[in-house]
Amino acid sequence: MSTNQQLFDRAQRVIPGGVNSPVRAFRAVGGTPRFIARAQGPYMWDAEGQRYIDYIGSWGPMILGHGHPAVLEAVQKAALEGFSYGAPTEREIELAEAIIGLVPSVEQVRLVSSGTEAGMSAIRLARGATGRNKIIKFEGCYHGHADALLVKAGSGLATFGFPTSAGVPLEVVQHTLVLEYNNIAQIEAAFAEHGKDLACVIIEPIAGNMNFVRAQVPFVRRIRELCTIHGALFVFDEVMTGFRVALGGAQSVYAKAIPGFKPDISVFGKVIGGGMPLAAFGTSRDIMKHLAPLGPVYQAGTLSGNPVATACGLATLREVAKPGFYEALGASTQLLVAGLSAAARDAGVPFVGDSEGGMFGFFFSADLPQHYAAVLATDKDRFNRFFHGMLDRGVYLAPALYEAGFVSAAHTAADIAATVAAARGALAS
Ligand code: KE4
Repeated sequence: MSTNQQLFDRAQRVIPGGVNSPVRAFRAVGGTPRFIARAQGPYMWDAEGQRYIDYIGSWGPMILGHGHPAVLEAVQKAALEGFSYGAPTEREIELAEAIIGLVPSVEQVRLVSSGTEAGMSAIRLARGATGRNKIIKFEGCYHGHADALLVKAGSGLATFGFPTSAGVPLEVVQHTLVLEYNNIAQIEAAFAEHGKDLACVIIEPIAGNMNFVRAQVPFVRRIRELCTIHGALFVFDEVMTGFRVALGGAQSVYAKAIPGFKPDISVFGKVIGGGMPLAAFGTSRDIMKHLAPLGPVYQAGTLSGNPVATACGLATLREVAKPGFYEALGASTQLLVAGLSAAARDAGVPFVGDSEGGMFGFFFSADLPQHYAAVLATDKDRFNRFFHGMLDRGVYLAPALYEAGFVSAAHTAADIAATVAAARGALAS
């Protein structure tokens, strides 16, 4: 029995499913999860010493690659000064100032420990600031596992959501309306029917939890218009896209297509923690004044703004803010997608890919899906075979059709070429 399997068997005795987050169990693709022993640059090594070119990057945070020297030094120095104080620190101010300096729509931020916590808090803030309860999310978008967001669509606009998870009471999701991504007619009808009761619309601007699906510009523009008309808040969940697709996040990409575009509330995570538990939500000072200790919307956290995590995040942001970082990262990512497309074309396999900055996705399909149902209609079996073909050839892709991939600044042209060569082998087998 392989060491990975032995570890998996042992893990399953003491941890549900053997993992601390479900996607890691490989249930969507089958097979035995790889237990990672160490990582460096663009590589990870499993418990059997097998090296993988890593396109998970901890699901986004490791944009610099693993073990970047400047980040490592910052974390080691911070750790020697103390792990956690439960009191304010200058470094939290520095990180908040760095985020605000890079994202014009944000005047203040609150630091928390996970994207789930940030998304949950953003929803509570939107409800508290507007005095309204109803929210809109979109099928295929994931905003963390807060109860109000574990919802699937009801039948039509009249019925609100139903829980996607056991343990979530119907009452909790009865204020959540789930619409089809990129469907302008539905968002217009929803606002026509519920506009005065809507606290917010929350969206993944590029849906990395449907692999890689872009919100179309007219769709984003219309949501912005309707939120402004009806007094609802537009929440951009940039946990995955923030500082990943561009220095200013996805909102800076949309601001190029929609002059003056700004969401009302932004949610961040992943890259801003650099691999440590750190996330954030931010908005105008006027909305933030509703948050405790200033206002009646309660939100708190023992490790919020943790001194070691903020050191890691700050060191990471300093590196990504350097001139040319995203141009180089975007070029590497485009080279990867172009190489995979060419390999699929030469193998006669329907394939389509897309990328923005250091985030990419691909489907075994002729067309790029525009919403969740279209993603599910792509060739999942071929995706799973390809996943294992690549894993066997030392390339670690996302172990699920509905997940995005991530390139780091540590991935070289040689790593990309090796990945494409592995794809040619995987597609031929
Ligand atoms: P966390 O609570 O996992 O830090 O963040 C939740 C979250 C919120 N918003 C978006 C857009 C996200 O992508 C996530 C988390 N992403 C998943 C990957 N699809 C994390 C991986 C996992 O669940 O193990």
